[in-house]
Amino acid sequence: MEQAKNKLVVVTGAGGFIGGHLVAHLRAQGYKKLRAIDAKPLGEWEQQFVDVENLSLDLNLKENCETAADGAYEIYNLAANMGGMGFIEHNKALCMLSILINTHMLQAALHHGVQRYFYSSSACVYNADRQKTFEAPSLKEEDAYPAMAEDGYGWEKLFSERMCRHFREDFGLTTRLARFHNVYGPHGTWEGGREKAPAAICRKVIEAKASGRHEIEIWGTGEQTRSFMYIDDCLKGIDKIMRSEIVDAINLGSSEAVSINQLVDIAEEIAGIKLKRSYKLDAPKGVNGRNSDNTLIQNLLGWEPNTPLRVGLEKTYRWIYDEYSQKQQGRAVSAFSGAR
Ligand code: GDC
Repeated sequence: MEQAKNKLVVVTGAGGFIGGHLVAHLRAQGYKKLRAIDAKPLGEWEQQFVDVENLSLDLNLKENCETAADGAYEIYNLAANMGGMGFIEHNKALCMLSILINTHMLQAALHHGVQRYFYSSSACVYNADRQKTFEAPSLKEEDAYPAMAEDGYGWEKLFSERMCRHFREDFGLTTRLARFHNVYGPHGTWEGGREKAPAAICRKVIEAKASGRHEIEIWGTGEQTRSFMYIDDCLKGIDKIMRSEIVDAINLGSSEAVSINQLVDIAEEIAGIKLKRSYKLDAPKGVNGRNSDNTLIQNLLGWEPNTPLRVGLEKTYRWIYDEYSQKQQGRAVSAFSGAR
């Protein structure tokens, strides 16, 4: 690790939520040569740092992956087309196409002699048959097989995991794989269609409070269960897994399962409000229940993500509240100047 701090380390997907936090985290740890890459134009990144080499490149294209990996000592590949249920249910082809990013990045990593390669997989790789109950089934790593992953997004992740494994076995590339379970926190998408449940629920509560219409629409019956991992735990886990000798895909998620109704309870409590709930039963729901079984990560690393949902959600709520308020102020100013 100390060695890596003075060598070129590349983060892809750096304009997004987790990638942006990862660049900030590596900087704070004393990494001196960082290259941050994202398909989004530079002005649209969630976080950006002047002492980092920032590149706007579409990593679907092989030649751009070659540029990305040139001179790199380590790569964290977080670039992908992704989002919450509302996005992945309606964009299966786009999600599957992220296979191009990981495939070209692996080839480029090998070509440029990269020492270590991190791939962010997802809880969406797990077999759907094991996630039919609402009692939050705890998913162990072996539950990905026999394979019946989330249509589109999950299959791409599972295939990419295997691609990493075969590059390691056949070509000797050192790869590390973590299966993220629904990550949330400040700088996560909170509007526009790609937001996941924690941010979406916070936004809806904030909107209800601001408008005085004390109502909230929840997708599904609200009985669906999930565990949500706060971003700080995700960063800690990436570090630990990257530095470990764990070669197979491992869960990186919280084991604090809640129903979506309980998630709404917590957001309401933070906001100091009670809302009338309505349930949109034909909205995208995904699996009925999902939790992270952390036996393996506890055994191998003696640690698991442990930020209580109440604590992480409060920080997320405050951040979304500020973003929402700024946006409303911007709207008010432009309406005022338009009226003159
Ligand atoms: O979007 P998500 O957080 O993704 O949804 C969790 C549950 O919350 C779903 O059952 C959804 O129907 C419900 N829900 C209720 N209201 C709302 O307003 C809302 N917005 C959203 N988005 N959901 C609502 C995710 C993937 C990610 C990633 C993680 C890995 O699936 O979308 O890309 O891979 O899984 O764990 P979720 O947890 O189904």
